[in-house]
Amino acid sequence: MPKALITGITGQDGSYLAEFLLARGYDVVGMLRRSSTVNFERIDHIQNDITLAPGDLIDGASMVQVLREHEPDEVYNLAAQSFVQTSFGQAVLTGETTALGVTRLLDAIRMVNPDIRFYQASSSEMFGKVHEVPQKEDTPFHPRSPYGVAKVYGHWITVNYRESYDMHASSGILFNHESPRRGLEFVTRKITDAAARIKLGMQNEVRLGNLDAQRDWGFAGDYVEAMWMMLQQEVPDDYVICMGETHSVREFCQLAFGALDLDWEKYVVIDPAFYRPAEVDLLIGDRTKANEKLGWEPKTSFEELVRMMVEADLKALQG
Ligand code: NAP
Ligand code: G4F
Repeated sequence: MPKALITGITGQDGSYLAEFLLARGYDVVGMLRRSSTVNFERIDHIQNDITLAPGDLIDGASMVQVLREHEPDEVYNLAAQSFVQTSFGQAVLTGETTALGVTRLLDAIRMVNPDIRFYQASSSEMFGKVHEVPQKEDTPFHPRSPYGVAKVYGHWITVNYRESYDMHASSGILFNHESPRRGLEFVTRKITDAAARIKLGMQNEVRLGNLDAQRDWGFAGDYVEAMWMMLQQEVPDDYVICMGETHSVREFCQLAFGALDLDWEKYVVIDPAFYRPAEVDLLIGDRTKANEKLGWEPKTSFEELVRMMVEADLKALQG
């Protein structure tokens, strides 16, 4: 039975990837950082099928310990301070986890077993102020946030360890992917949750920032398959994973509120508190390489994704 270690197992992607690997017969170990309250909302339903191991990206020795004890064949590094807005206020912390954390984990792998296959969660946020449209693997990076800068570091240190030490280390440059398990601070889930609350009379408005921002949004459940596919290749490499279409935040509002027969313009209030010091205006990816080399294709359309999220929020709130 192959064994996989997932960092960030309590996050959106960690939970979907764990389900995906369990279904393929993997023994799944999830690295968990210490917190004063239990944070298993997304993995409650699979808790008995996985093993949890204490560790933190800030602490290299803890990861050496996890690797020694559990001896995984594959490591998926999904842990990060992943919220762009927070990275402006906590730039150093973001660098410690999202950037240097990758090096600590790669070093731990080198020390314990350099044959372990490694996946790094790179991000379309690295393209930032985009140098070409659509963005592909060789599009230059121009990050626009401390988070984006940290992800560029994590990306290049992965490439560097692959080239320096012949490690099977791959990066997935994933464009925004969402789901009913998305954190409530991200714009899509903030909108679908608010729309459901407004429909049920629990809330009167939702305050948002830049409605003109455009993102290439897909379904997280589809994207975790691409992570696994990358580690099954004979040769490690980097791949853009995306839908190849872009939509504005405004359009997301229209669809989400529309799914509940609500006019979004009556409820959305612009609040400059949600503007960012520097913005990523437009993201749209080109997944040709992933399609040709991995055979990966998304299964869920943007419209299906929005509806899925709205319906899940409505159902959860109705109890
Ligand atoms: P998420 O829901 O925010 O999950 C982040 C995970 O990282 C959580 O499990 C969190 O643990 C863990 N974590 C944070 N700091 C840690 C630390 N110091 N040590 C150990 N674990 C730590 O993020 P996601 O949406 O699933 O994204 C997964 C990865 O893909 C992230 O690296 C993200 O930056 C990257 N990414 C995401 C997208 C996207 O659209 N979702 C796109 C491109 C790249 P707690 O539960 O304890 O907070
Ligand atoms: O949902 P967001 O916070 O996601 P963002 O910044 O694109 O980052 C996400 O995707 C990245 C991949 O490109 C990941 F690497 C990263 O970890 C994360 O998962 O914001 C999307 C857009 C932004 O342009 C933002 O300015 O929505 C705009 N926006 C407008 N009003 C808002 C709001 N974003 C948030 N979070 N909250 C608002 O009220």
